Order: sequence, then C-alpha cells, then structure tokens
Amino acid sequence: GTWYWNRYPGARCDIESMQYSYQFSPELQQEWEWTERFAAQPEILAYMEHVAARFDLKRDIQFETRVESATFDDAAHEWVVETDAGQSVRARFFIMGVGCLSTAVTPHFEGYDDFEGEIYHTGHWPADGVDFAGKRVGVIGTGSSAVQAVPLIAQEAEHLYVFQRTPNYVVPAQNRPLEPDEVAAIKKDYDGFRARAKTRPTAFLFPFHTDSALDVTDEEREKRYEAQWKIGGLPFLGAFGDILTNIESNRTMAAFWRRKIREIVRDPKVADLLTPDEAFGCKRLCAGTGYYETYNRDNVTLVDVSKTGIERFTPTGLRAEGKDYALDAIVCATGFDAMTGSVTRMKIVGANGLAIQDKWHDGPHNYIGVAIAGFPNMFNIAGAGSPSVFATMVTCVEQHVEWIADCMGWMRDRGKTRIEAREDAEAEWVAEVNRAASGSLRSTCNSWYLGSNIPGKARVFMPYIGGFPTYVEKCDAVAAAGYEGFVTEA
Ligand code: N01
Repeated sequence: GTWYWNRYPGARCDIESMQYSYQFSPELQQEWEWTERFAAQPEILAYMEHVAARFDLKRDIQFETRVESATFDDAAHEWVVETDAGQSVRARFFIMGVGCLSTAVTPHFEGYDDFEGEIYHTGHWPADGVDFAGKRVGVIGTGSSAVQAVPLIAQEAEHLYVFQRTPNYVVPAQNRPLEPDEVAAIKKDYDGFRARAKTRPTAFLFPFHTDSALDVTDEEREKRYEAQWKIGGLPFLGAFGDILTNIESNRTMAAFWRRKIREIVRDPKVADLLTPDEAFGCKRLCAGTGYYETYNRDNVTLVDVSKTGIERFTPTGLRAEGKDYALDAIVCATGFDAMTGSVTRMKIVGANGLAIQDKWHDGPHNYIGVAIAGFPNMFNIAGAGSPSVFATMVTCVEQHVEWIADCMGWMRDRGKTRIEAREDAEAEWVAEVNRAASGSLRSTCNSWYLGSNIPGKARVFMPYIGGFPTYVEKCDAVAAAGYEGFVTEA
C-alpha cells in the first residue's frame, strides 16, 4: 500500500534496498537486482509486482475492496467481515495488515472548498503524476514526505512556498547507484547478512558506535559527525551510543546540525527557521537530497507558520500569519493518523459487543503487538505495541506473519478454534511498551509516535522501542510456552 499510494515526486525508501526486501525466499533475494542504495517508489512497486507474480499471489487477492466492518460471532468462533461491495465473508481468523502510515490526514482548513486551484495529499498522489510547470505551488508540512518532494517540486514550479510549522532534522541520504561488487558480497552470504541484521535493535545493519558523545574530545566528535554525514541516512543516530538516551550528548549533535544548516543555507534568517529546537531524532528523522540547498533558490520561499498558523484557504490561495499567498496548487504533506488510524476507521466488534474504538479509547492496548484482549482470533501485523516503525518494516512484517502462521498451525493441530489474549498479559505488555519508551528521548516531543498530530487522539507512545531482538525473544517464548498469555478453546 505505501508504495502504491505515495507516488509524490521524490518518494523513496530510507532503508537500504538490500535490506528493505523479503528474505523468506533465497531464490527471490538472489534474483532481484536493486539499482540504487535507496530505492525509489517505482522500483519498490515493481518489486512488489514481481513478488506477487512470482508467487502467484494475485489469485488470492481481491482488489478495489474496502472492509467496512468485522464482527466476531462467538458461537461459531468466526469473524464476519463486510465490505463496501456488499459482501459478507466468514472466516476463522481476521488478520489486519493495514499499515502504520496509511490513513492520510488533511487537517481541517477553513475555506478548504473555496480554493479554486488543485489540492493534493502526498499520501494519495495521482498515479499519472502532476505537472507543476509554470505554477505557484504551496506545500504544507515539513515531515519526511515534504522533505523528499520539496526539492523536486522546486525544480518544476514557477514559485514554491513551503509552509513550515515545525522544522525537522534532515539527514543527507547520500543515495547512489549500487556497485556490482557490494551487491555480490551481500548475495554471497545473504542469510548470514540477514541473521546479523536481526541482532540489531532496528533489524538492519549500519555502522554504529557504542561510546558516549561526551567521552571524546570536541575534535574527535566533530570528525565522527562529519564521517556520519558522508555515510548519510538514518545511521546518523549510530554516531554515538547515547544520542537517544542522554540529552547532553544529543545537544552536541544538535549543535553540529545548527552549524551545518548555517553552512548550507545562505540566508541566516532562513537557516535559523530551519533549525529545530527539540532533541535530535525525537521525531522521526527525515532523509533528504538537496533539501536545505533548495532554500537557496530564488523561486523558493520558506513561510514560518508556527505562530498563528494557516488561517484559511481562499479562492486564490491561502492566508497564513496574516498574509495572503496566491497559489495555483496546494500540496498537503500533512501526514497520517499513524499506527491506529486504519484499524479504528473500520467498525470492528469483538466478543461481548466490544468496539475497537472503545477498547482503544485511551491508547492501543494489545498483547505483544499482535493480539488484543476481547478480540479473539484477530491478529494485527506490525502495528502498535511492536517494533514496526522502529525497525525495518519488511523484516517486522515477515516475523509477524511467520509467528501468526505458526500459531494458526498450532491451533489446527490441536483442534483449537478460539484464541484470545488475556487482560493481565495485555496489561503487562502495555507496561513494558511504556517502560521502554520512557528510557528514550523519542518520547519527549510531539510526534505521530505519540498521536500528537491528531486532535483528540490519546497521547500514548504507540510502537515498542525495546528493540527487535528483545521483542522476537518475547514472541518466541510466548509460542514455546504453548501461547502463554492467551486462552485457547476448541
Ligand atoms: O508526515 P509527518 P509525513 N499546518 O506527520 C505538518 C514515513 N515516511 O507524511 O510538525 C501546518 O511526518 C506537520 O507540522 P508539525 C516516516 O516514518 C517515510 O511527512 O506537526 N503544518 C509536519 O511538518 C514519516 O515520519 C519516508 O508542526 C501542518 C507535516 O505536516 C511518516 O511516514 C518518506 C499542519 C506532517 O509530517 C510521516 O511522514 C515519507 C497544519 N495544520 C514518509 N498539520 C521515507 O522512507 C500538519 N502539519 C523516506
């Protein structure tokens, strides 16, 4: 879904291609040839199409279908799933693979319908693309999507206005074509490479250091940061072992950033506006190519909307911070109702008539991410309560799929037809998710990890930040103990 909908200019993965790919089939990983260090959206979509064709998956997929509701029939131990096409399907198990960042949100803008130009959302980009040539374009937002789109829209548009409420740290992606030698070296022992990756908290490999940023001299620290800048990408967080746990160490990184932005961006006022206040890496890091440089262009204006914000859309553009901007097109790069939005937009009713919206009213309660007390025979893939967005998503998805498939096999072999997480096991897991979050600087600012971008959403740190290996150990122990923490019935 991600790579089908997010077709905005510059859409690209920021996990290396050789790692952002399936590992369940040795043949698949040997035969597919990635062209770049970080694959662009069309290449990843082509890969997904290849996987679907190679394993003949499309015969089991019904496209153009929206699930409206799912209700558990406790007498039959079955789910009844209803779609927008009027279908009603009965199934023993109901598995959600609806994604963490798949419900695109456009905030309520006064006068939205009055605007006479074009409006786009990065997460719902037209498949045929958009021609911005000769147009005055406004981009709202400066998260990962905007950071990738802005440099390319700037090259095309007559004038680009970027409306920024909060600046983000943008690490240089340092993307490049993959060299045949490096690909061959990985493919020679792909299994070993994958196994090493799974020992890392993020489930992908990158150069990292374990020492503290405070235990080295200023010169050594600067040298390390410069080296990381050249490597590029999210591994910036591996420059020292305590960037995400010690605020003093983190400040050294933020100071380096301030200097870098000032070096790149010619106008010091713009450079200041682009410099974040919060801890480095608190919000999801953005990886970009030529992002800061774009603000040196004559046809690009950064508009600070941090005070009174975007007041309204008008027929000819928008009004922000007391000033009118004439625009032909507006791009909302305003993000997603993350981690829970795609689940709670369905009418899911579990045992005893419990609705998911009520169950998750004050946060996404779950047991080891995959299951929810009160919702028997239902599994959630790589969502809240699991490493998901903190580890490479493809590996997380495979781990969940294998765990769930094993669980269903275990039940079938024993004639079991109902499995439900226990309330106490769920409460313990929620406590562990919170404990892990409290040790990280990532929980110290407003971000979609906490649901802060959605008005009225419970402020709860949703993903599990305890690391992929710790998490897998827990899942495996639960299974090995005969699905400890679950109640099963025949
Ligand atoms: O969304 P975001 P995204 N007025 O929520 C602003 C993944 N991803 O689509 O910060 C003005 O990060 C909002 O401002 P503020 C990745 O995990 C990965 O960019 O709330 N502005 C923010 O700047 C990422 O984190 C890749 O003050 C408003 C922006 O909109 C996640 O998806 C690429 C506003 C939303 O940023 C989401 O990224 C793309 C308003 N009323 C995405 N409302 C890669 O792999 C919101 N904003 C590289």
